[in-house]
Amino acid sequence: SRSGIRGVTDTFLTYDEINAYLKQMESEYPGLAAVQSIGLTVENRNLNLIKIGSPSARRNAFLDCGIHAREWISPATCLYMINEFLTGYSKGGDAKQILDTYTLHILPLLNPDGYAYSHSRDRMWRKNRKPVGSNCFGVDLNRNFGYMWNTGGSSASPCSDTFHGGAAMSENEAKAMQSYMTNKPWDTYLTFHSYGQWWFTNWGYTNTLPPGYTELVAKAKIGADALRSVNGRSYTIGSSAVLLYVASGGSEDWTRGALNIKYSYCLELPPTGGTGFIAPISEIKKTGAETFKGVCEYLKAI
Ligand code: ING
Ligand code: ZN
Repeated sequence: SRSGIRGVTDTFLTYDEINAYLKQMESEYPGLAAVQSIGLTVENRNLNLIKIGSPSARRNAFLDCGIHAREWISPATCLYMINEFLTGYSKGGDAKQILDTYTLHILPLLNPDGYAYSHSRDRMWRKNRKPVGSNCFGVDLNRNFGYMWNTGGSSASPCSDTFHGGAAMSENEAKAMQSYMTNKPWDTYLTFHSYGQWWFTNWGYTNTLPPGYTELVAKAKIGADALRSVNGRSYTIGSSAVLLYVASGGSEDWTRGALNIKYSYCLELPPTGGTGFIAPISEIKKTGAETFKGVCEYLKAI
């Protein structure tokens, strides 16, 4: 941890520490990394995205973490992967192979207001922090996206943890993703949650399976098999509606349904139960290493 910055693999960083880390990586790897804000939250925090890839990269992947505040292992895993790709590039191997092929557009903290609140006030906070009336706060960003919005598995009550917001794409965070992602040629979209060890395909809004489901499962299996080879942990693959529950307005339904990104997935990181959202610090390196391997093999396979 140079410059007195706490290491990304050592602890769950604060919002300010995450920004400092991204800036540091940009300055240390000017040919491989660039940071930009793609929008502002209602509490005026930046939605900082880091693009990593070599100039020769021709494919594009979008990865986001931390859409839900309390799922701390998610942003930690995005940061672990950013670190692994950038520090590993000069050594060759997976990092170089991927960054020579893909530009990875990584939004390591999609819900910084909620994340800050989960650090300062309420460890189990899920939503963003928009004032929504009835003395309540927060829209569930993973119910706010504009494909089949408000068609089931979300709530119209502002105080609910799955409140879908006043309209599709009403939230700054969703709008920022929309303006950044629209009209770019994405090869894949991956969104990282916790917990459960699932590798979800579409759809969330319906039990009907998406076109190409068999192939989507085959690609996910390549990723999940590689992931399992690191620590022996298994993921279950299938549609989120079938395996978990119906929920509409999710980001990966929007990337598939509205942006037509065929390879759109949601990963639910460890654990499967036990500590649930409160993953111990020791999980950062363990989850990070296996997820990095799984994502690399998945990206090579699509
Ligand atoms: N799980 C997801 C949620 O938003 C999910 C599950 C995935 C729903 C994809 C819809 C679409 O409820 C967590 N842990 O948040
Ligand atoms: Zn979540």
